[in-house]
Amino acid sequence: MDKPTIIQVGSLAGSPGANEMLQSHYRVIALWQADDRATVLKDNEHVQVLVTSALHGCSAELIESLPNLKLICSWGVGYDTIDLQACHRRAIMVTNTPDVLSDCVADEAWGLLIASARHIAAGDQFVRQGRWQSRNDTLPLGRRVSGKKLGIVGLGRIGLAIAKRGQGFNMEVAYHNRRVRDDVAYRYYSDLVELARWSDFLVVATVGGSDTRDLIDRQVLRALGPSGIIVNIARGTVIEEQAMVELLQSGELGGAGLDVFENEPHVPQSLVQLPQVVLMPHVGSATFETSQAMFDLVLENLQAYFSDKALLTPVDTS
Ligand code: 8YV
Repeated sequence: MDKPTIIQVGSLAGSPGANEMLQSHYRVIALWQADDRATVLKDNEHVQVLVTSALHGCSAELIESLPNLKLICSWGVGYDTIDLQACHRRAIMVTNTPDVLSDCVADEAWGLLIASARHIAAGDQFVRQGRWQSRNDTLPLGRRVSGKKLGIVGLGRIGLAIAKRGQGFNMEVAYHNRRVRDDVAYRYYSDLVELARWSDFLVVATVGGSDTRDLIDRQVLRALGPSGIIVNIARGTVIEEQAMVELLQSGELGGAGLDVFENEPHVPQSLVQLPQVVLMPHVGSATFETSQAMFDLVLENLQAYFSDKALLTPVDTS
């Protein structure tokens, strides 16, 4: 039997063996390798399924060029790079990879939090550069983590996993969310500025996209204050990046642990120069175990579609 055809927007090399595995099950049109994308798309107008990732996304233009498209399977939980309105208009189904990555993303958030508070990256440099041996040089004092106040912006699956870890550090946890949750005992703040004022650490775990753009603005960051630390494992667009840089520079904001940036992979030089920030290249889910689990979900959703079964992890596009 002929293999079903799928269009793949970008490489899934972040998950070892994924590209090869897709090719073994499907006839893959690798769009990112096409010299003449327009011709490739024209020749494959009949294709019903497209595979992408949180990074590569899927634009309205690409959706429009595939008149028979029925399903977009994305590797990643965030779908801010997929034009959901265009999907809704054409009743195109979308799947993502929730749950399987929550623990690893929460682990990374905690890594960034502790690294920022305790100067782990700076301390590593301090030792490597032989500065420990110099009697005139010391690493600046850090900030205590255990027992402090943890504010979480976005108490979804990842936010909950971050909160749970906070309890292990004897922290008081509070959150801001689109709506109050009735299944948790954490304190709810409807006002982000108030949450930031209360928090020692503010961790951003909300969805990206236009609804949350600049949600963490200058006022929120100022309320977090000179001893406060912001951690972002969500999307760079959620924080007003320029305001964050300025407040870090002036000392009005204490520190930052950042996995995501407004204009990736560009990281402002002004941020790179700051010693009180820890930077990571958008790798929250990037472990062997989780990238594999994410890819397994992509494959299972594809298999479900091609055998007329219900999709495992559909995204609500309404
Ligand atoms: C990254 C993500 O794609 O799932 C998402 O939405 O942003 C992450 O999984 C991943 O960390 C890249 O390795």
